[in-house]
Amino acid sequence: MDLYASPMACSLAAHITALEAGIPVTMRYLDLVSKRTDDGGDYRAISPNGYVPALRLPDGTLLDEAPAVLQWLADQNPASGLAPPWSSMDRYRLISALNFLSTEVHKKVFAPLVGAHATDESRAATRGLVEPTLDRISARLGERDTLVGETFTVADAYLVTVLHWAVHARAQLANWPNLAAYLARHLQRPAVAQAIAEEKAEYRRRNVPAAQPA
Ligand SMILES: N[C@@H](CCC(=O)N[C@@H](CS)C(=O)NCC(=O)O)C(=O)O
Repeated sequence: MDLYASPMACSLAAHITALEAGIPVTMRYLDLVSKRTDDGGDYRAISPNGYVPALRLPDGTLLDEAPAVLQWLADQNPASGLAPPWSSMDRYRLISALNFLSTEVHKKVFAPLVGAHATDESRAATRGLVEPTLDRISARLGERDTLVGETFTVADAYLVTVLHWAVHARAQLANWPNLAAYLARHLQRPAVAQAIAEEKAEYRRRNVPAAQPA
């Protein structure tokens, strides 16, 4: 299975999830601006939306949109607990958390701030949204160890990714002690540590400019 990704972008959450679930995926990194894959191919011919993550499933289907990719991976290994069972209330809490992170946090705040197409203008327009957004995430998490239920789920894989961007955008996470403690705790998970180590190495190897992790 191929996972189309960019180092330290939102596809990191899918990378973490695949490792957590024990699902072998081949990481296919690409340049988010030129849309070129490493073999020089046109990524838009693979995934017309042109963004990551996208997963090439064993039957050839191409699945994109982070909430769908994350839940598909989680559902391949239900025993992993990465997504609560369908029709449980926690499943709907998970979908709520994923949509919140994807729309209200990722696309609205961090894409214009640290994304591949960020500009001075977009950064200036969104910098002021970081603190109120971290306030909202902090309130949503409370003093719990995980965003949904009692164990690590794909929502946590996504939130770890988002908090990395926040640190990259120079937010002082110490001002949100529950978020700082949450990130430090989850960085100890072997799958999280492995995915981040691999992607940081890939990020450095490609010499991606500092303002392009998302
Ligand atoms: N709606 C998509 C958005 C994904 C997205 O914005 N991915 C970023 C990386 S974090 C990207 O590929 N940006 C490049 C682009 O949009 O051209 C999802 O939730 O998966």
